[in-house]
Order: sequence, then structure tokens, then C-alpha cells
Amino acid sequence: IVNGSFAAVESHPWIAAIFSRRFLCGGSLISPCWVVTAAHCFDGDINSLSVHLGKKATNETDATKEQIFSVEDLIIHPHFDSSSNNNDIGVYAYGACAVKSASVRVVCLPPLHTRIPAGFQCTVAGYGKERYLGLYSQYLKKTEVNLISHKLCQSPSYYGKRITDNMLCAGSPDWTTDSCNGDSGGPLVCEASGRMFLFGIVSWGEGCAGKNKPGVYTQVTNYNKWIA
Ligand code: 4AZ
Repeated sequence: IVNGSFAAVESHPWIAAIFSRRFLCGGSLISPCWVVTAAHCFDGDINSLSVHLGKKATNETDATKEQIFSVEDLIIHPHFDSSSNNNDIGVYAYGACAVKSASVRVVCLPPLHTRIPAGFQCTVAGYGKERYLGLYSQYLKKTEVNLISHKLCQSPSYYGKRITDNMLCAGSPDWTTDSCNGDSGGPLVCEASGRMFLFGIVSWGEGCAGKNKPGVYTQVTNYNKWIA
């Protein structure tokens, strides 16, 4: 996360930190035994994957808050395209299941094909880089970004045709804050009727927090059936 602020894991208790020996990606707990993440996060070696829930920092372990799982099954969207990042979604299942606590709980999935209006403010969280050419934060951070219409995001000065209907763009109006490398797979949540819903999965972007280059997220509401 570029700019934004450090966050208590209790305020993002669905966030997952995915490791493959070293820190790889974020994710979101969508049911006690399943985490959703970006398809492009998978590096090919299921045996070395582990998922940490309730984690404040990627380089520290707080046994009183954390729950750690190995991955039993991994399902990448069958139409994921690594060159365009279309359908950038995958789910991990564990043999064991998470136990609800102050630092670990599931996030709601929004109802099928729900659309939220451009300009709506949502929150993205992760352990990723604090600058495009900088270092990973290690500590959990979050920031607020506003949803950007498809039409604007598909305009030539933004991303043009690279934005598909399965993507969602979000950025800050002054381009000072954004998700960044290492936040991939993590949650973009938006509040509706007093609840937080997972509307996006951090997917890609050109640089981080650059003018007219917002963060691009997987549009979760296109995948309710697939996730189910
Ligand atoms: C990445 O490579 C990445 N600024 C994630 C998010 C963004 C760019 C790149 C959005 O993981």
C-alpha cells in the first residue's frame, strides 16, 4: 500500500497472508475453510504454500492471534489468462478450518452482479510495497480508494482495452495512494448497510499511485457462481 496507514488486523480480520517459503500474496477468508486470492499469485508449488490468518506483520508471528494452514486444494479459474490478467481469481482450501476470533473472521460476498457506483469509497489492505520501486511494508496497511467507471478506465489515457468486464478500477482522486506489488490477491472491501463486502481482489496496475493508472481489481460479483 502506497501511503494510507498502518492497520490493526482486527479491523481487517478476513485478510490472509499467503507464503510460499517467503511472503507471496494477500487473500481473503470467504468461509472458514476457503480463501480467495488472485490466480496470478500461484507460483506452481502447492506443497510449500501456507496461509496465515490474523497476521499483523509478515515477519512476525503472534501465536495468540494467528491461525496457520497448509493448502490442501487450489482451484485457479479455468479461464485465467496470465497475459491479460482476465479472470484473475483462485481459491485455496484447507484441511482444517479457521476459528472465528477478534483477529480472524470471514468477509461477506456481495450479491450476484451487484454494481456500486463510480466515486464510491472502498478500502484496500495488504502487506505490499509502500512505493513502486520501494520495499514491502511487512506491517499490514490499508487505504481508501474510489471506484472509477469502466468507461473512464477504458479510455486511452487510462488503460484502454486492457480493462475487461471482469475488472474494476479504483484509485485516489489525487493519485497519492494505491495498492502496489505484494498487495495482489488481497481484499478491496466496500461497506453497504453496515457490512463489509468483498468487491475486488487486488490484481494489477501500471506502477503504483501514478496519474491515470489506478489499481485494477478482479470484479468479484462476476464470480459468485464460480466461487459457490
Ligand atoms: C502487483 O504487481 C501489483 N497499483 C498490484 C497492484 C497494483 C500494481 C501491481 C496496483 O502485485
